[in-house]
Amino acid sequence: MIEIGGWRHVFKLDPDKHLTDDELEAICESGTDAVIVGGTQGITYDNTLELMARLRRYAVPAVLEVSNLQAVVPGFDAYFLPLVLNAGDPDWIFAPHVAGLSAYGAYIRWEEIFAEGYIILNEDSAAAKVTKARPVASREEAKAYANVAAHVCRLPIVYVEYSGRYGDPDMVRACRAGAGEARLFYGGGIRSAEQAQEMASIADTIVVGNVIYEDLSAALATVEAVRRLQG
Ligand code: 1GP
Repeated sequence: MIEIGGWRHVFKLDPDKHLTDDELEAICESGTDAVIVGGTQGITYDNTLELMARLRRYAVPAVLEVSNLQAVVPGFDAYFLPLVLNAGDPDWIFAPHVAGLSAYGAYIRWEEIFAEGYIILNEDSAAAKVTKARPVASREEAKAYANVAAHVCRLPIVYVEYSGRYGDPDMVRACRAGAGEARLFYGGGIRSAEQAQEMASIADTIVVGNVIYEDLSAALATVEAVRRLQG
């Protein structure tokens, strides 16, 4: 069974974007704690399967973050199921989960499933638009959302999502204060070692995504930066 409790750094790979074999090897052998496969748009069964098969050459744990029921591919080490806590469209809270479990419930090994309480804080992100995310106006409100995730729903992961934009550390601190025993993931706009260290000093786990496709060496430097913080 996969153990997420020690993860400090993960890369998030988008199956709709291309990496050469050398680039993928650099990511997988970087010392990151895991690779999450996920994205909001252009995710298909075929591109998810292809990326999973390429990832299986490496020892790094590979997780599928399920965002599209047509792209649930077996063979990952674990499956993350996002619940968008501030979704303005309530269909994004439980409706896809019920549909997915109706279709795939018989195949599920529950020990491989981790629910993530997403708090989407970048209102311009694709995920915010798709889910019609409600704005989170204050630190108090951010903390309350984290409380809902950790104490009301008892989710193992609270995920502060700024996808595409570097976040406000005070909002992340507020979520940390509300997240109790849940693991706090932070993702969004990390493009440098300094940003990786800043968010890794607040959150338990940082997620590095887009920069992989724009500046691979900057992406790889975030792994070492988080390790230095621990050291
Ligand atoms: C996206 O939180 C991740 O879901 C990472 O965000 O792509 O902006 O790094 P970036």
